[in-house]
Amino acid sequence: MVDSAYTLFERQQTERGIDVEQVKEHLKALKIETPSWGYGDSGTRFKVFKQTGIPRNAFEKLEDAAQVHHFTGICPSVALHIPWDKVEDYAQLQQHASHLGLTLGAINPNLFQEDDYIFGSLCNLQPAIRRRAIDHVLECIEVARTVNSSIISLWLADGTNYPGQDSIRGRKHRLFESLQEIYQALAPEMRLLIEYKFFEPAFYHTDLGDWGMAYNMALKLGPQAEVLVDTGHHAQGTNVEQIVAYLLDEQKLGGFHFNSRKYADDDLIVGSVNPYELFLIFYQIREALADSQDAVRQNAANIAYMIDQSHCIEPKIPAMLRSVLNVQTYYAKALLINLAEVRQAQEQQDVLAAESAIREAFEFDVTPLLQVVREELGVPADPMRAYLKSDYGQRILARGKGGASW
Ligand code: AOS
Ligand code: ZN
Ligand code: ZN
Ligand code: ZN
Repeated sequence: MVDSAYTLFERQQTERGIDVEQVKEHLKALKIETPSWGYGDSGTRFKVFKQTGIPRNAFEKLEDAAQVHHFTGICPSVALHIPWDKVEDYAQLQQHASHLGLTLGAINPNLFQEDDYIFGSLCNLQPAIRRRAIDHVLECIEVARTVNSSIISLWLADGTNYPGQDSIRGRKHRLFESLQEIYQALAPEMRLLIEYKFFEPAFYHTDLGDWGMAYNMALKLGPQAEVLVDTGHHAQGTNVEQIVAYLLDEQKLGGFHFNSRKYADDDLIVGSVNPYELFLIFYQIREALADSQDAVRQNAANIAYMIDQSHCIEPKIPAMLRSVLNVQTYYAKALLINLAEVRQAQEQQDVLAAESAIREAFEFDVTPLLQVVREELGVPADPMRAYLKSDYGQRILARGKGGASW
C-alpha cells in the first residue's frame, strides 16, 4: 500500500532530480553486520551489568541477532569474537546460523584478555608471546575458513603507558613482521581489516594509533589488507568523513565499526550523538559509488558495514535495532543528495549553494521512503514497534541472569 505521504515524497524528490527507484535499490542493497558481543552482558571498566535474558552462548547470541534481521531485513550476518564465541564445532554453529537465516561474518581475534598480553601481543618484545598471538590469529583464520567467512577484523590493544617503556620503532617492526605471517595465511578470498584506535587501553602510545598507521601496514601487506574505521576511535574533532574519503580514494577502506561517541570510545547506539557525521560519512561513500574510476566504485561497493556497540544500560536487542535503523535512515538521507547540484556549485565555487545542497538532503523526512522500502523487503514498516510488540523479549527472560559477557 502506497500512502499519500510516500506519493508526496516521491514527487518532491523526482522534482529535485532524484531517481527514487535507484535510491530504493541502494537501500535494499545495504547490509549491516551485527556483533555477537553486542548481545552479551557488558559494562564499563568499573562494572559489568548483568541483565536478565542474556544469551548464554554463541548459539543463543545468533538467535537474538536473527531477531534483528527478521525485523529489519538488512542484518543477515553476525561477527564472531574468538574466544568469546568459542564452540567445539564451528560447522555446527554455522549450521545453526543458516537455520536462522544468517551467515557468519567477520572473525575477531582476541589479543587483549590474556595475562601474557600485559605488554602487548603482536608487538610484544618476547618472541614466545608474539608467537602465541600470531597462532591465535591463525586459528581465527581457520575458523573463518570453516564458517565460510571472508573477513578477519584485527584490533590490537597494543601500546605503552610511559615514555621509554619500549621502543616505538622496535614495536612497529615486530608488528609488521607478525602481520606478514598472518597475511600470508589468508585464503585468496579473505580480507584482513586492520582497526586503529588512538588510545585505550594504552595511554601513552598505541601501536596502531590512527588511520595512517593502519593504512601504512595495509599498503605494505598487500591488496587483501584494508583499513577498518571504528567511528569511536578518533580524537575529539577528527574529521572522520575525510578519512573515509581518503581511504576510498586509495581503495583501502575495508569496513566500519559503527557506534556513537561523545568523549572517547563510548560505543553508544549509532547516530545517537552525531547523526550529521554519520550522514556525511555516507555522503563520501555515495560520491565514491558514483566515481568515474572503477576501482573507487568497487571499493565503495565492498565496504563491510559492521556495528560495534557495547550497550550496558539498555536492553540489547532494541538497542541494536535502533543502531541499525539509524544507519539505514542516514544512508537514505545521503542518497537524497543531488550530486550534480553539488558539482555545479563546486564548479562555480558557490560555497553556500554547495553546503546547502548537502544539508538539504539531511533535512528531508525519509520515513515514508523507508516504510515503502521495508514493505518491499517484506519486513514491518516500523521494525522497532513490531519487535516490541512481539513476545521475544519476554520469552528470553527464561534464560535468567548471568549470560555471556565479554
Ligand atoms: C575496541 O575498542 C574495538 O573497537 C574492537 O573492535 C573490539 O574488537 C570490539 O569491541 C570487540 O572486541
Ligand atoms: Zn571496533
Ligand atoms: Zn572500540
Ligand atoms: Zn568503539
